[in-house]
Amino acid sequence: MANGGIVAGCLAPHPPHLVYAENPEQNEPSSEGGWEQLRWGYERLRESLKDVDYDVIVILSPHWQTYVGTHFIGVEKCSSKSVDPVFPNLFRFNYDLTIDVELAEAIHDQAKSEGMSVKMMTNPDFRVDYGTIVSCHMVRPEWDKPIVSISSNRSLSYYSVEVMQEMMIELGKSTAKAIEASGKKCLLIASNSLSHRHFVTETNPPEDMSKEHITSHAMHLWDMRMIELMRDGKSQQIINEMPEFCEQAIAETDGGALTWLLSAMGVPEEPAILHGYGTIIGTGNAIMEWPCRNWGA
Ligand code: 2X7
Ligand code: FE2
Repeated sequence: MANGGIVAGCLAPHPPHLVYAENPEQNEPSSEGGWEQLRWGYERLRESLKDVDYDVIVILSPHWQTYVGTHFIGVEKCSSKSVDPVFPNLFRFNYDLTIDVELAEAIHDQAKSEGMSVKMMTNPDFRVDYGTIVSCHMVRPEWDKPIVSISSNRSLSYYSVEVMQEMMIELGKSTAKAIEASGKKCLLIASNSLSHRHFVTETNPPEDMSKEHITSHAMHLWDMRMIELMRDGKSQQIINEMPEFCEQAIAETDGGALTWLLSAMGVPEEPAILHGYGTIIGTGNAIMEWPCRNWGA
């Protein structure tokens, strides 16, 4: 890869239950496991990436929500405790991570030159959101790569999913251009679940898998439809159907991460690999990989 490029794009969901179930030393609560289907899926993704050479992880998370433009972390070292506001019983994670500020600025500058509203986040006390932390941990638990952390600009709150999509398509194009110019090899992550209707009570213990299932047949059908489209390389159709998916499945793709990812990869017609699917408190989660490194120039 003479110029920079995307070695792979991943759909990597972030329910904190996954980290809780893994019992890494950074997380305070302990569990008896659970959600193995998804955790084995992450194992397969890690195996697929284990010999892939890359410099940096670029991630967009729906849990860093910004309302005026897209923001990028611009602080090189971030370390603190991340606590999930809804599941503090499952996720109190001590993180210590490095940001590739140079690449973050390059994507920011490129997007700005295309007329987008963007901002570098330079507050040294900023708390990194749990979506970013969970997806990065499950993809690369060694924490030995710098990351670029991109916020979810909630333009759908002011406008509509359609406007959000247009903006994420532009952001994806800017991301790809900046990566190419940087000379860096990047792993891209869209951090989100698919269908996102969840139960409102927790089981005891939370990892009791006899209670885990999708919330409704309709949510299951939507998840399977989206997975089949990804496996068939029908990225444009996914983008076309995104407004209905977001509305009918309350999908977490409403944060723009999947649209951004598909756009950055050039709306690929190549098939994605399904590494795993499973539900978490009733939400649908797929672990997918687009192995761009194998597609040739
Ligand atoms: O953030 C999440 C999620 N997306 C899905 C399920 C459970 C918890 O957190
Ligand atoms: Fe989430």
